[in-house]
Amino acid sequence: MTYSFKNIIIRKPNKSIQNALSSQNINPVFENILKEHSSYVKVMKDLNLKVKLLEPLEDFPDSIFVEDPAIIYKSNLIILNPADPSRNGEKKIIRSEISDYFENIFFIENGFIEGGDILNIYNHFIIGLSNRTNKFGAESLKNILISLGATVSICQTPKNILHFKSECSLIDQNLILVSNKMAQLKYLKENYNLIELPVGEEGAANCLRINNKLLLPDGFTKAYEILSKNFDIIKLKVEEISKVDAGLSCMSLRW
Ligand code: CIR
Repeated sequence: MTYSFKNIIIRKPNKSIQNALSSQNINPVFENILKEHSSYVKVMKDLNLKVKLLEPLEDFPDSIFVEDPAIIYKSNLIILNPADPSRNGEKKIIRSEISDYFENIFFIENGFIEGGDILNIYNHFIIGLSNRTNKFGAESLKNILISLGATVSICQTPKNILHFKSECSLIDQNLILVSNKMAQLKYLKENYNLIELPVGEEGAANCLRINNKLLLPDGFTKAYEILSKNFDIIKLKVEEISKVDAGLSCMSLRW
């Protein structure tokens, strides 16, 4: 199942995260990031996931967001091609760190694509075009995934959303949690059951279903009210992490 996981790759925070990319131009405080990050790691351990902790990379301010330079599908590792010049070098390093866990490794030959724009639903992938993922990158990944037996749809991420998954997450079989903007996407409406969060609760749409638990960003009372009826929820603080446009999914690679 897409959200049944045994292993997780997480990178320890780097001090240079205070210079990470931020659409709001906010510099996060390293100590606060550390606290949020260590709760994240603890939850993953408590869920019995085998945690592989990578060393911090000071030369790459956004490198704790390991979801962006790679994706995992079955026993395959696909090294992506991050669009922002400050992040592109992450792909080479993560490749050397994690290749051994996988049977096959693939590379994006053309264009740019980041993992935050890739939503995996069983053997299907939705790739969102965004400021970080262009048509060439999406097509390049599509070809690889099709050769591995998957199906792929390419969609447009709504404006002013960093990544496709910044505001949507698969939370159950065929069920996607979406922000109000993502709920307007025809492709999602026509193919999936959607739970739409109220305006103002967009930050909760990047959550993480892991086995029988739903990890939800803390502080979104309406989202909690809607979801707690049907899900066993673990709340995690993302206040500091969200200052650099990040959430729960981007801090790990899971399989
Ligand atoms: C960036 O702009 O690349 C980082 N500050 C945030 C990356 C978030 N990644 C994700 O949602 N997959």
